[in-house]
Amino acid sequence: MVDAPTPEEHARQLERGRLLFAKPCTFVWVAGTVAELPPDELPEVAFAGRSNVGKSSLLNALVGQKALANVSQTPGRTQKLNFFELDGRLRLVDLPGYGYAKVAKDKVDAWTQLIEDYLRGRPSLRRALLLIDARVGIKDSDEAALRVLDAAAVATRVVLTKVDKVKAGELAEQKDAVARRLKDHAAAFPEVAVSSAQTGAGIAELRADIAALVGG
Ligand SMILES: Nc1nc2c(ncn2[C@@H]2O[C@H](COP(=O)(O)OP(=O)(O)O)[C@@H](O)[C@H]2O)c(=O)[nH]1
Ligand SMILES: [Mg+2]
Repeated sequence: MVDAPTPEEHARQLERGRLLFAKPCTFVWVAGTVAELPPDELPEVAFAGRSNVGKSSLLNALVGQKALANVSQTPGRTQKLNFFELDGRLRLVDLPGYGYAKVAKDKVDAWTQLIEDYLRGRPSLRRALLLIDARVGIKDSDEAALRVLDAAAVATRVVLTKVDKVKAGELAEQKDAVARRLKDHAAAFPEVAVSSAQTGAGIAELRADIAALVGG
C-alpha cells in the first residue's frame, strides 16, 4: 500500500495505526443536507460505496466498536452523512450508499447531489475509501462514483470488502480486474486494498494507511 517500506518501517506504520484506532471514537454529527454539514475543521476520511457493501461494518471494525455506525439489515436506509471523531484528531464520515435500485429515482439523485457537493467542497477531506464487494466486483455506479472523485480530486483508496466470502484465487482475479479499471481514474491509488469486518483481514493495513494522514 505504501511504496515498499522496510520491514521495520512497515511495523512502525502498523503500530501507529493500531495506536490511533485504539483511541476513543464517537459519533459527533449527522447531515442530511449541505447546509447541515459540520464546520470543516479536522482531517476527514470518507467511506463511499454501494448500498450494503459494508461501509458501516468497516468503520466499526477499524475503530473496534461493534455498533458505532449502524449496520443495516435494510439496504438503502442510511441516507445521511454520519460523522465520527477519532481521538479529536480525525473524522470518519459514513456516506450514504448509492446504487440501490429500490429507492425512488428522485431520492437517488438527491443523495448523489449531496455526496457530490460534500466531496467537491470539502478542503479537509483527505481521503475517500471506495468500497467494492469482493463477490460483486466493480459496477457502473462505482465507475460513476470514481468519476466524481476524480473531478473533485479526492485521493481514493479502493477496498474490496467481505473478502471472507471469496476464495483466494477469486480474490486475486477480482483485485486484478478492479486494478485494471482504476488506470482510468486519476484520483484512485493503483493498489487495491482488501478488508473483512468478519475476520479482521486487511484492517491493520487500513488503520496504518489512515494514520499516515494525521500527524503525531
Ligand atoms: N461476511 C461479511 N459480511 C459483511 C462484511 N461487512 C459487512 N457485512 C454484512 O453486509 C451487510 C451490510 O453491511 P453494512 O455495513 O450495513 O453496509 P453499508 O450499507 O455499506 O453500510 C450486513 O449484513 C453486514 O453484516 C464482511 O466483511 N464480511
Ligand atoms: Mg451503512
